[in-house]
Amino acid sequence: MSTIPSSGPTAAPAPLSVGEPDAATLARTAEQSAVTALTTATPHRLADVVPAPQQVQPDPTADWVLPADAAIVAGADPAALAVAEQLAELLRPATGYPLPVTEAAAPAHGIALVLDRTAADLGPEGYRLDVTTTGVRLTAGTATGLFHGVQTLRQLLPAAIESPTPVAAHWALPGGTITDAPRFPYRGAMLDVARHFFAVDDVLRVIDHLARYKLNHLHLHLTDDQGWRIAVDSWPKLTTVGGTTEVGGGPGGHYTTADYARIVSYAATRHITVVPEIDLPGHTNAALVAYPELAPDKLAPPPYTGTEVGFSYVDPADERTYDFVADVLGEVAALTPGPWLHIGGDEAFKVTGEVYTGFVERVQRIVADLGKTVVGWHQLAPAAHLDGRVLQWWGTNGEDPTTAEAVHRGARLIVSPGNHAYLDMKYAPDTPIGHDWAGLIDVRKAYDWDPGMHVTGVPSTAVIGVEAPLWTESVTSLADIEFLLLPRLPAIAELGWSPRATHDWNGFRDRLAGHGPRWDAAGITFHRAPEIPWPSTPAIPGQRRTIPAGVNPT
Ligand code: TNX
Repeated sequence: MSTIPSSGPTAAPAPLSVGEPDAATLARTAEQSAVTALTTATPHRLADVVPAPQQVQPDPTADWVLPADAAIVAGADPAALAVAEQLAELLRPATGYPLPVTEAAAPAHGIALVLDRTAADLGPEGYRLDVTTTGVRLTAGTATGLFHGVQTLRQLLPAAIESPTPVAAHWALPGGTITDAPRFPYRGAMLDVARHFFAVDDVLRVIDHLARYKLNHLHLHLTDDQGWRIAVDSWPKLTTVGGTTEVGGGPGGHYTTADYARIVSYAATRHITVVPEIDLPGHTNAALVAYPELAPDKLAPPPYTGTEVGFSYVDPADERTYDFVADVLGEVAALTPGPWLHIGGDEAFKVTGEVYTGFVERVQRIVADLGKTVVGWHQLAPAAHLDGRVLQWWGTNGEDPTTAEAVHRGARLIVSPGNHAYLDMKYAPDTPIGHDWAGLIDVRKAYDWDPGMHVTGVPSTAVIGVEAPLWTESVTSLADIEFLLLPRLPAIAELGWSPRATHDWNGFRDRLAGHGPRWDAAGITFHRAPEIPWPSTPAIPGQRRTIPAGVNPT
């Protein structure tokens, strides 16, 4: 080999002997082998979806590759066009393809979204996804069904589809048909924005995480001892005074009505309903700091930035308290398009017996008079029944005769078992944030229970669904939120969506593993739970994991 020695840093690159590739060729080869690595990867299996679909019929002869000139066709219905545009926005960054959205009747070669309002068999949230050698056809009776189908389609593409920048890849989809609909109508997560305040953008990002896994409710815990987070025009000091604190002494914050409207409408475009919670009669220290007239002794307590519970309450014996409740719930109801108003009711340790049930009964009535459906923690159970009321059960032992009895009087249930669904519980003893009062919750613990059978004496027909609450006493950043949410949120989502017959830990674990590279590609923090066989190869060749600030992922 004859080469001319280089003579220092400014020298031209040494010419290579004949037969040896130059730098450009090397780069091209590297790029091609990266592409080849992706192109030779077989498409995902059609069943590799979380939550597991109701019915999957693979057709290995019908795999399809998204071409660069594909269009997304959605007919003329604006609701279908809106979902088609969302799909295009999901696929454009990684593919770099233009993916125009059109109203044409049928695509020559592409993705068709068919909103067939007569397709009643698919239900209000179901969809059918057909992948054939000529393209994709997604059918639903509602825009919500189409939106859920889009989430499935997204998961069937290679993980690199989550990249925010173009990746050279072969965008293959596995052939066959998925027919899908949820087991429960209510599938949710709760974010406590009271213990620590989170900016609107953080909440929007949490909404995106819910949408990926077909959750359809975001419960916002808006008020607590440490802070009041929603503006109420008729009681302005709730936020100007009560909103300025949080656990640990930070600045707190609150949502203006415009902020809240932004959250609600962003959620709506992701087919998610916001459930606002005003926690009463306890968990009200921040309100009492702002308005001492509501306190039983009419004295302002000091602002609270610790993490104890159960010490504060609004005065149930004063009519002014009910004016306050009616004003607050009235304004929140007016800002909230969804049907629910959550009135808390938990841990009011100093309001007991008939005083407690009397208070709850009056507040339940206020909610009903506002045209909303009342939801409350299961401590509401002993109060009189009111049509439609929903209890959110957060116990750790399914033997709960008081709740079962309330169900027999007509209450429906959302199940959030503290020892399975509480996302603020630690994964393991060394988890850097979170609690352990309800036990440790690893991914298997989050997955291995049945919402339909959990509370003794409560028939599955009384269970409207499942919710995973995230309390934030120890949670201070978006990275912390994501670390506790993922990968447990998909486990809870699967319990809410998938037919019980698909329940299988080994299968779930393997399907879930494929989401690690997706979250990495999208820059989402998650806990690399040791019981999940995360793939060692990244979705995007050469991509390195980002280590988030605030948490120490294992
Ligand atoms: C209990 S669960 C609470 C919350 C705490 C949580 C901490 C429930 C209805 N109340 O006030 O934040 O434990 O895990």
